[in-house]
Amino acid sequence: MFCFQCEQTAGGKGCAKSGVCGKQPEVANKHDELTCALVGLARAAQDKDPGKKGEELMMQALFATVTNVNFDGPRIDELKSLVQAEKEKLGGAKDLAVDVLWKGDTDLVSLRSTLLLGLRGMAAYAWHAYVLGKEDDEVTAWFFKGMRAIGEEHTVEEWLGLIMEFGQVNLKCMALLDEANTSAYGHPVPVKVPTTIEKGPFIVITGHDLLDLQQLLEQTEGKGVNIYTHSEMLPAHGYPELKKYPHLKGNFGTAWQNQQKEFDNIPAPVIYTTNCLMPPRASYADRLFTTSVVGYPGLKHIPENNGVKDFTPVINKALELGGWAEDKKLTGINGGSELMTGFARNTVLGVADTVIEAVKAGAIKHFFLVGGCDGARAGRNYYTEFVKKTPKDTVVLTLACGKYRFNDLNLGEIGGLPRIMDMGQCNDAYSAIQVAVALAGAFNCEVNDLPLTLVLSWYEQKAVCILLTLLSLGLKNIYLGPTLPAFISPNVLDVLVEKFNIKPISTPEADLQVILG
Ligand code: FS2
Ligand code: SF4
Repeated sequence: MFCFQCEQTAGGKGCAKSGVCGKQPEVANKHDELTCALVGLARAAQDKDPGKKGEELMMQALFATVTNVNFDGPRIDELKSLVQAEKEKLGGAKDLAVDVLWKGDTDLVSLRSTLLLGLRGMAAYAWHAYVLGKEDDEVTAWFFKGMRAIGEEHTVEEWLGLIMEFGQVNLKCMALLDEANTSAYGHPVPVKVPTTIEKGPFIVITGHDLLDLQQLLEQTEGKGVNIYTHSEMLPAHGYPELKKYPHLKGNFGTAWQNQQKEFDNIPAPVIYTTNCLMPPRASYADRLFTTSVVGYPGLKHIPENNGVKDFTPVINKALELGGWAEDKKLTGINGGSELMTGFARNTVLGVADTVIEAVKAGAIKHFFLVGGCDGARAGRNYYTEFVKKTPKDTVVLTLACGKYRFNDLNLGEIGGLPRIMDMGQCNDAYSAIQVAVALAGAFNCEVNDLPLTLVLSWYEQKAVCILLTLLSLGLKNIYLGPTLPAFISPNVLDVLVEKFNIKPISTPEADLQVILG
């Protein structure tokens, strides 16, 4: 096996014996075979309509290979057979040879991998939009164009061109998902989410899929079972059409990498709708359920039938386990008992006048977007310390699961607005981009000239596609950590530094000093 797609890759270079994430060599090899089969499908679909099934498989299969999504060999084999069948229907084509996927000139492998990993991340977003009935022809077609490119030889300049084009397409994909989520569930509004678990039966739901949460809320109505979000599902509380359910009670636990400790001993089942799934301990594996493309050997899977998932087995498990006998007071990482979310673009732009006035009056000196994924590396304390050290006349926007390091902190307010504002899931980077563009418009300047600094943490491939979008928009001076991707070769890094002035994070004090002068 070889895999270097995520931040926790072995030795900062690549997993070659088995995955730090728990991915076994046989499964890693199957992920590669599936990827190469998708190149075959893309080739077969050249100048043809791939058909609904072909398009769905392209998204599902790319999504299945994202970090911490599917560890189930037979499910990957099944996806591959379905891909082969669609390819044959289109007249067939040769798959990419598996042994060349990660091999060749270092810089070319780096660039090809960057595009492939970006495509994997975008597939997750496209799939969430698709299940809510939203598709964009350009985005869908680009999966095929991109996967054909993965099977071709290109020069450095051509790869860079493809990667920048991809970044723009991913912006469209994030806009599509924003449209899918807000048209189905309304625009998020600010809410305070409790961390206490009320007594009685409950279900924890994690991942990014809002449709799964909606179906679970409908199916648990009036059954005496409460629902708690976990990790990237937290922003769901802000959506009017989801928050209206009184049994959507609060949030359980913190970021994904703490799940093995947090899920042990809870008297309730957990549903995984997407990444990030860690190999479960035997003590709680019988309480875990997966949906969609998520899979792990031995875990129960809730299949989809005509767009509906029947969560009866999960509900029965919740009733059987019964929950806690008394309310259980839990807190965030810093001891806070409330998490705020719901500051997506509509809310923030709704108070744009206040924000602009506050900047003009000098009450707000700087904005930080401290966003991205969390992970286990000790160096990620940087983000907690960074946020704690931001001066009182600055605002911290955040999104994705990295926020659990500081989202229970009360940093006070500026002009009636909290100093930390959670914009949502990783895909809600779209909201952040919209806010930045609107501010630039109001101040009649370029986004790069705003008093705004992006301080990003990456872990998996959705962060990769978002980063490529930010670069394709010409955003400069992004701080990136906790380490730089292993798939970025030294020469490619030189290009990124030269073109975009990407900076690896150093220490919170030193970086804040440079940023604030
Ligand atoms: Fe976090 Fe994991 Fe959102 Fe990533 S819960 S690292 O999937 O996409 O952010
Ligand atoms: Fe290693 Fe990350 Fe790949 Fe897992 S996803 S095998 S940890 S590089």
